[in-house]
Amino acid sequence: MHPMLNIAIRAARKAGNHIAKSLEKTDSIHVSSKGLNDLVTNIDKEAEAIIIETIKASYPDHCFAGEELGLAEGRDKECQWIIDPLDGTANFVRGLPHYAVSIALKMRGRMEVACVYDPMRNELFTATRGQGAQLNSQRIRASQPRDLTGTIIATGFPFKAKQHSESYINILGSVFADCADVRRAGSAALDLCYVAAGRVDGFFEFGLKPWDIAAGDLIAREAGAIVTDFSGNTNYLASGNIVCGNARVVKPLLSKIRAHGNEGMLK
Ligand code: 2AM
Ligand code: CA
Repeated sequence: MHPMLNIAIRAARKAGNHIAKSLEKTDSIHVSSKGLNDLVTNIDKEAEAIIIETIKASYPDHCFAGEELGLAEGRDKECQWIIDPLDGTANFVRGLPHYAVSIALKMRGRMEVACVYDPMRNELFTATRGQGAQLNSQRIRASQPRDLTGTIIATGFPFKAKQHSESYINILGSVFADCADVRRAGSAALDLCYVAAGRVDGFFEFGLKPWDIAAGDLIAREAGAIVTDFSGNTNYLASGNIVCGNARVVKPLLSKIRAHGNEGMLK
């Protein structure tokens, strides 16, 4: 195994165990608001500190970009860890057992290793560039539908950008008309991993942050899915607008997004 993936897994499991343990004493969980419809808890912050401490013990010179603690520059500018300590915080604070720790390493501008750990199901999704994707060490592959017929498509609602609700609902209506059904589970990292595992056939969402999708992106691509932004290009980490699935799913999703999306969301 890639030594850096090994460290990522160690950090993700430690953070995941901390999150799971916190459920045993719920009065130790303190929720605060970062902005409109955007929650954070002390557990998110503690989990991120655990991840950074674990990685730093092996790679003290690397750089870090985390959802809660922000940027930390190191001497080695070629290696940056992109961390979401708890993707799905809104689920976590309500006791909905669907969230994950997400860790990716970007090396010289490319995702090199990634892991997403779901502590509720003890599911570990991993990938190393060029070496495929795994769920609990078993190889996973994205599904290969011929078009949207019969597919289940995951998505997320624009909870932070409600001015785009109407366009979003029009896109969703058009997708729903052609696929079998839709899921909105609340963790973009797990949505991408579920595409990788063939549990859903496609995923689209807009306005995400790099830490929500950095690890899931590599895992989905290594499982044979394609990942694009709303223009069909690869600028999704910067724009936060993402479409994922096999080519025959991504193509109709993109054309529906372009047909019904407004200009403000089509970046
Ligand atoms: P987070 O839990 O790390 O913030 C799904 O729509 C994505 O949006 C998740 O990856 C989640 O990441 C983020 N998100 C933030 N606030 C949310 C909310 N109120 N409801 C759903 N998702 C939210
Ligand atoms: Ca997140």
